[in-house]
Amino acid sequence: MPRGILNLGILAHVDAGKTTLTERLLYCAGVIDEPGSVDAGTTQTDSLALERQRGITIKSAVVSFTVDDTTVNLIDTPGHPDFVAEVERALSVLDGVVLVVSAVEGVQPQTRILWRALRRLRVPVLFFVNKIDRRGAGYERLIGDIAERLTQAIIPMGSVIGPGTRGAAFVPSGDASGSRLAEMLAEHDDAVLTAYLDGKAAMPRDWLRERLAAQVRDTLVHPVYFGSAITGAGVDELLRGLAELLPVASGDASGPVSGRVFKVERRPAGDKIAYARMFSGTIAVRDRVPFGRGRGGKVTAISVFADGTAVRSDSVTAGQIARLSGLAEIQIGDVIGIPPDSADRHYFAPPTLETAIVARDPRDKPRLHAAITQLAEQDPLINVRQDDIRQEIYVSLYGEVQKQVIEATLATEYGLVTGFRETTPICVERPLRTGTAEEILHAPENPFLATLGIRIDPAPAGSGTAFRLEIDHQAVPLYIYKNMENFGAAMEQYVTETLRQGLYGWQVTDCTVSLIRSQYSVPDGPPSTRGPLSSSQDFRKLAPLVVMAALKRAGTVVCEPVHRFRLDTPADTLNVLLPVLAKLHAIPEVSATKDAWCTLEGAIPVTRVHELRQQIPHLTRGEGVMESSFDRYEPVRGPASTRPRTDDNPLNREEYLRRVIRHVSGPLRDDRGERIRLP
Ligand SMILES: Nc1nc2c(ncn2[C@@H]2O[C@H](COP(=O)(O)OP(=O)(O)OP(=O)(O)O)[C@@H](O)[C@H]2O)c(=O)[nH]1
Ligand SMILES: [Mg+2]
Repeated sequence: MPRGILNLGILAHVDAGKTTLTERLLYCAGVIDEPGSVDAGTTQTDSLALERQRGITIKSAVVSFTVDDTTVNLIDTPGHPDFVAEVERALSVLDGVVLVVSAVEGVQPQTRILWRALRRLRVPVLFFVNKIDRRGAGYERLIGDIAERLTQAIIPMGSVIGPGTRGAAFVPSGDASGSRLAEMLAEHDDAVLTAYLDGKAAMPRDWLRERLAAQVRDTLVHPVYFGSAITGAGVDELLRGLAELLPVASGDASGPVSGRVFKVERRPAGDKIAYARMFSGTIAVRDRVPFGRGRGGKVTAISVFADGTAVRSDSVTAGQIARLSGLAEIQIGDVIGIPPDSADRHYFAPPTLETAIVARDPRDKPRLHAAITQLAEQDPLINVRQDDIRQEIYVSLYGEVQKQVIEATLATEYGLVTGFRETTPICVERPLRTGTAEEILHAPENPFLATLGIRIDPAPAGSGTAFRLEIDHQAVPLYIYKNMENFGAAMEQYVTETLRQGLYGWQVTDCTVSLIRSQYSVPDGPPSTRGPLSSSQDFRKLAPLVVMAALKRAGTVVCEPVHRFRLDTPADTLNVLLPVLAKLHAIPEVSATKDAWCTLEGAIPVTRVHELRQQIPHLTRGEGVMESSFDRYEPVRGPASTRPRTDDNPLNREEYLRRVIRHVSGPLRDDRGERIRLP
């Protein structure tokens, strides 16, 4: 009887060796006869042509193997920050994670970003320090690096002999270090503490391993393994560690259906395959399942992961990962059935760049639109935006590599030759000061049967938007909204929709919006509010006017995304480097020099990152190493700070009132069905 299923993620900074380790695990578990190679393009999980050409992982991929009596579904994720959306979706379906760190490079920026997400998610993590065979590999240094930059709560599971040599080996801690393990576990475990104080004889190895597994499960400690995915050193120990120390999936097979789609593939024939993890319940072939919001479909075929491959099955049940066919309308991220406990949250910053994508042959435009919409189904963060005035399609991007991948995918899978316009940052707008506005019921210039007063207050950078009701229930038309909560939710929705495009067309953020006044009219009310009965449409249509008027009084500043960079370079390259940094608006804030090497740290606008990265090799004789990741939004300086996002100019008040129609639902649209934007 199998112990259970472990849905395992392999995460790391780009090039740390995730895919190579995946091959080695498959090999050690007996699934493949020879480990494939990333460099030769022969691995199981880098199966896309583009992945094989470039030697990097672009999409998450699932493989499976069995160790002892545990079935492990392994998700190999991309490490390049341009594809972090793939990692985010995988995170919502995992029971445990192996976080890979290179023994040469140590903890890298993406490692820290991933670690922060894993902590918030509270998922059990084992570390694997890879590449101990490579020149420059460390052991003690790596333990120090993880402890200092990630967490102190680590337990090295052994030591390394001959690091930096082809013969480097991992030596698991024998019983001699059992007392050290016990000492560390005793901190959170009274049973271990008592046994420890009673003397070692009271602590059999298996019992201690169980106590360790319990603390790993509770994310109190994180075992650290060392090895090499290329030579295989330490991988058997890691394999055993996975099975022994990470928790298996739990879930009730006869409970209500609950699953999540973390990957969607489109086959050449055009049909979709959804990869879903089940948290509860069972789905059988020919079952109709609800997913997303109000969509649904009939499952025509199921395969589940077992013994190395996906095998046809009549059903999929709690804990398993399956490939589901037949669900034409399914999208990545969809919940199947009822939402699982794992929250649908964002752990990483959203894309910060966008670019217009154009078909070389203008006649291909409709095809391009269809193709890019299909790609967005697999990757919603592409966030397709159609600019009606400029007649262009915009996509959101994390970076240049993702852009090249989109271009290549359109060429190979859709036969479309495309190009891009200049990549521009996706900015946000922050209110500058408090702004208040109101429209009063029965006032001659207010055509709607409602009073609304709105105040917008700036909030700290990075805090997002919050909505507050500062009115009492007498001000709320309860015959429409039933209670204060519904009214508040409706108003918050109108406010949120309006703030999607601020004074310059960008998302407004970092503010608190308060509803400070509200009134409605009733036929038998007091003279001040007597009149035809107000409807929800009066509130809906009035809200954007008042919000935008308040925002205008508040004023906004356009803020652009800024990366934090770290650059290690020979000190004698600084004289050529610094002028280039200045030209690219990269401002070093910290610098340190040690043994003829210099480390610069500072901020750089996201639009300049790619250019700087490309110049680093020739400016530093190929020796400089640059790392960067999204840090914050900063006010744009110069004329760009007031340049609107598009030519799609917002409407003024009169235009809005003229064009808004009486019965609307969904986003505000004018008589011609176009989305309405207010100044
Ligand atoms: N010497 C040595 N090289 C390794 C080891 N593991 C991986 N490599 C090499 O490191 C490079 C990157 O390996 P990958 O397995 O593609 O790394 P990855 O983490 O999957 O990379 P992405 O998926 O693109 O983030 C390849 O050239 C591998 O051959 C190792 O243990 N030792
Ligand atoms: Mg990879």
